[in-house]
Amino acid sequence: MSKFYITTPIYYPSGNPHIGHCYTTVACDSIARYKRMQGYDVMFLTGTDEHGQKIEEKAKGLGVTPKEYVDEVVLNYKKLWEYMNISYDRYIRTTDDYHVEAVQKIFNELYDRGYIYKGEYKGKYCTPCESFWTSSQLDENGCCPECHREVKEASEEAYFFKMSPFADRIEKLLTETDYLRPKTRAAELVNNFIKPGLEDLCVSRTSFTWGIPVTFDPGHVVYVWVDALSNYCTALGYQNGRYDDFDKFWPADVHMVAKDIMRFHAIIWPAILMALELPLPEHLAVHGWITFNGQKMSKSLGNVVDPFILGERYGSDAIRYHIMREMALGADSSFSNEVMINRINSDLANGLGNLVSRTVAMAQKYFGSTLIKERQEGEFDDELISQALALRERVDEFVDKTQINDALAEIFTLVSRSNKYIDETEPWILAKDEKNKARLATVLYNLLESIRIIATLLNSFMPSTMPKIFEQIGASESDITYENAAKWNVLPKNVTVRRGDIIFPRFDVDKEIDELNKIIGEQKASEQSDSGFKAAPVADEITIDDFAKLDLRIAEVKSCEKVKRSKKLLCLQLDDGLGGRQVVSGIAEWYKPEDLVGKKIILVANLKPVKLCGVESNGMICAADTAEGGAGVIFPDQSLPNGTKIR
Ligand code: ME8
Repeated sequence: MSKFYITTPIYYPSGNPHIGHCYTTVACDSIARYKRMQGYDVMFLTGTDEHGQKIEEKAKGLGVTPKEYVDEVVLNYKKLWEYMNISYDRYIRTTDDYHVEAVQKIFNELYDRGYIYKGEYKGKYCTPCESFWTSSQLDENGCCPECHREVKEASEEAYFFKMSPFADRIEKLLTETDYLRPKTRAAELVNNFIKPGLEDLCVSRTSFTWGIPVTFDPGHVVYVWVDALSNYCTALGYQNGRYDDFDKFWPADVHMVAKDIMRFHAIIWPAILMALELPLPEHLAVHGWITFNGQKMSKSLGNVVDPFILGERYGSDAIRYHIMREMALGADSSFSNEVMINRINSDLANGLGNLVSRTVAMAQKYFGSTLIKERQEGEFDDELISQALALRERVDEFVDKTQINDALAEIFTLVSRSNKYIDETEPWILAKDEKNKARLATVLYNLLESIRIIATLLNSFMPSTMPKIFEQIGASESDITYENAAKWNVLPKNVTVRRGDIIFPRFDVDKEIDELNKIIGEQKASEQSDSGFKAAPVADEITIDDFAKLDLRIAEVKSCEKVKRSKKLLCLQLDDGLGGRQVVSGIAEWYKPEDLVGKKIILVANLKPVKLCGVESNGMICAADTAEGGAGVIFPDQSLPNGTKIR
């Protein structure tokens, strides 16, 4: 039996997973199920990437240890995968002992082979963000790309991985093989990273401790990406005794990721494997982001993106179908509740659901549920049958090319064709005359056969609902195999249908949008009150004299505009009661300029002026950290006069 190994990224356990995370996992799950149906011995891996500074900080903010924090959040992911019917074969956590041990061995082996050396990390350091940046990462003013403050030259001892020996092989991998999908993305990788000369990669850190220690230099922890990427091998037992599947399943057949982490999988991962002299994965499938209003999906954007809530209302299969159908490999897909509901109505309720319910209802009405064995072929049969018999091969091809949306579109052309066949053959007219009984039975049988093929091929994509269709059309286990999906006359001639519940209900779009908006409002309110938010520990004590050093005042936003070439900064003109001043604030991701004009805010009036993105800022406006890592501006009483001091 041939093997098939497919992986999702391992996710950062950073709060609640959303619809964006679901996409990769659902797409991989569908491929894994399809391959199992084809008879492959499948290994489907997913998991969580649990080390790194961000997690350390998040846990600290919540007053728990990093391990306590990840243990809790991982449960959210596992719960969601169960809910979405994800059939993973293995779940790796990078905090698992066997993985830690294996990563240490991998690091040592790369060191022993001469690919890792100790050096000095020199770079531009941003003190508030505690981050090093390379010159090319800085913003257009040479400032920190995150907070736009000035950076300074700094250096720190670190280990480096030599990338240059692999540049030629990686370029060939990207441009001459079928590794990268879609291949059109190869040019940007080659031009941006390989042609300018592959820089050696800094693979250890000393600025935090929540990571895998380097065994021979314990002040260093292994860079989180070396730790994370290795999971694809360690989960099979590479360099550890926990599993024994490496020889069988490696190399991976498909790594699927979104574009944000393409470079790590297209350049760094192959380089590590080349250094370890391991075979390279067959394919890297890169999809776009699920976006909302052009921005990467996040919970704070005011759309219901909580897969549990959407699944509760529409069913997990409807969500699976919608996100897979919307996303073309390589392109972004914009998420909207309205588009989703319309698609559920058109494709699932009116298309597939209607086809099944009409066919089963007619078989019940005209034959008391069991068809007669007599047959009479007629016009339109051949066209339907040949289209149905050709379907499996086309779906196979799209699944092999990881073009899931095309595979689904292809299956739904047979749904439309079958509905058209009903209109063409007009069974209700045939039913009027007893001598048409054989023809009527043939028409209904053809429809049931077509539905059998559709549902067999859809079963990997919508695994909760298809069994209900099999039940209704009277298909048994042996009828719904992969082999039979390219055969006709599989159901018994005198098949018995069983009418059941409506499989995909129709939704009233306006009513649903109203309901969802209500849910968004309630969610926001409850997030503020609880949702696991824990206040950060109180900072070091200060005296009243220390506090008196702060000059806080009421000021009013007179005008506001985005800082050019910056996604994060807004430039505000304030009336501070002292003649006015300009302040730059990093809140553009959460506030539009027009949201702020006319509002009173709290100004830190005696903060030393700085230039952010080349624009002078005289002071700061006060904002609170939100649970999602955003900022919430503090709006004081509008009646307070500008310039009033706050004590
Ligand atoms: O990057 N649209 O983890 P991560 C589509 N730990 N896909 C999305 C998405 C969106 N809006 N948001 C997330 C990491 N994803 C690393 C990976 S792998 C060795 C280490 C999906 O939690 C998509 O697959 O940030 C993306 O690549 C992945 O989540 C990133 O997840």
